[in-house]
Amino acid sequence: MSRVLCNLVGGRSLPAASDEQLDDLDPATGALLARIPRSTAADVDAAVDAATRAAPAWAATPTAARADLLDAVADAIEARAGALATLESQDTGKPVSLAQRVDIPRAVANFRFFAGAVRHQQAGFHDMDGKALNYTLRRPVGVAALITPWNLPLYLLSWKAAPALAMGNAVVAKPSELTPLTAAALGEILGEVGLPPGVFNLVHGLGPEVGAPLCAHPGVQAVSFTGGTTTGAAVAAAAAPRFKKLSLELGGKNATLVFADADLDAAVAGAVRAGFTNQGQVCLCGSRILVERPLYDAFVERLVATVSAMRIGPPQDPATELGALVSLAHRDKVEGYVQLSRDEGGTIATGGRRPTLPAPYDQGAFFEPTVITGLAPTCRTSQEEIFGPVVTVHPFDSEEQALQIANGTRYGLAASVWTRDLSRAHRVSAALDTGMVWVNTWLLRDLRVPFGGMKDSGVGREGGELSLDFFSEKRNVCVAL
Ligand code: TXE
Repeated sequence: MSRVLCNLVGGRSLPAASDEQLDDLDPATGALLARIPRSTAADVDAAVDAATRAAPAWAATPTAARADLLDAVADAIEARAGALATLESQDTGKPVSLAQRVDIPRAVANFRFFAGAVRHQQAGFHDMDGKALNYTLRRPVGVAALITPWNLPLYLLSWKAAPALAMGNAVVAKPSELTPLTAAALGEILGEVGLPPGVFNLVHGLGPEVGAPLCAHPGVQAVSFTGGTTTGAAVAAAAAPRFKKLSLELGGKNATLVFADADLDAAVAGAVRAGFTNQGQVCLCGSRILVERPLYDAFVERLVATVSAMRIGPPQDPATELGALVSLAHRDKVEGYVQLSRDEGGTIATGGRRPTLPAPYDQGAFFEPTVITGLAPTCRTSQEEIFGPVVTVHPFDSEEQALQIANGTRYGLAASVWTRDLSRAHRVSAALDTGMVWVNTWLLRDLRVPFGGMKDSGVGREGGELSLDFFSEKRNVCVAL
């Protein structure tokens, strides 16, 4: 039986002011999972009011107490990890094994990490040769809007909520309408561990009806958004007139660069993980694989063999490697790109179709993992973010050409480089126009390091001190001696 979710406003569970609801569907079967409030600006106003009222007392709470509370959240998520992984898998279509291995442990890690980070934060200090002393205070921003997408729902919400709360801000979160379940569970957990009412508020609903008024709201001082690039531009425009602090983590068309001296087994395994993790629905996914010509044929043969053997099926089956995409509409979009690639002269080396699955999965948003060769790096399929289980493979003849192809997109989020040549690894990493580069690995995350992209992949960086900075105003105090 499906459940009915509420907004969380000032510690109270409330329906939308409009009393309208939206359906939350299981993308693997089409079954109704939940009904969520179809909120509007009135609900946003109520949530921002509640956050504004709660913010001063939370900001005045000792840092150690805030950190202890974040640790308690981590413990509570860990204690119900199995149930949360099931919810995340149902809501997104991702394999439950992936949610158990990645999404939920990472949510736990986010809360633990920022509890530690805020305990150990250091103040800036500058001595002016005996004339004056400068020191820097960090103060909470006030009310932060956290807008998150559907691909990694709890993972990304916790990545924003943990530093925002750690720094003493009150929060209004707006999860994706496609995947609201774990955000609702997080709201419950935060109440259970004793977060004061109003410090964390949750408003469910559609982007234009909730996200847009939230970004524009005069009571919101910071907006942290992860989602598509087009939406990011609307968020930036809404936040700009009031000069809000803004963090945008947007799309990518990331390159995996494989040089001829790479360890072939490791490079193929890495390229498959980068291409198809979470059905290719990770902003960091390596959807363009560039291979140095002498290795190209052997690489493609191995890649196609590995990808065509991937198991696609029911998300709750522990053997499943690829589950459903997030929605039928998104599956259709991905399928449209595969058709476009045919029109653009590409060859579907494997995949390219909807798989045949038994009921009820025949109603689900499944799509085979797909490898496309023979496309120009400049065509639309090779340039636009598909955000699904689809990779294109391109040969290159020199380091210079590899860089030219890798950098030749509007995006600049991440890249991975596969080579045994240490000098080349450093040289290429320095020349890539991306916020992140992995060498001989992919998505190995240290939560202290800068995370984010350049060009159309976003503005600002998250992670460690950078997140603490984003969720605070720095004030320099200069004391004359
Ligand atoms: O995401 P949206 P969509 C990419 C991917 C995907 C495309 C569109 O290519 O195909 O974006 O996905 C809220 N003001 N990524 O449309 O719209 C929305 O409700 C404020 C990459 O599903 O960006 C949701 O909570 N908020 C990405 C959040 O924005 C608005 C992850 C993200 O949704 C809004 C997801 C508005 N006007 C998709 N309109 C990544 N970087 O990982 C919508 N929203």
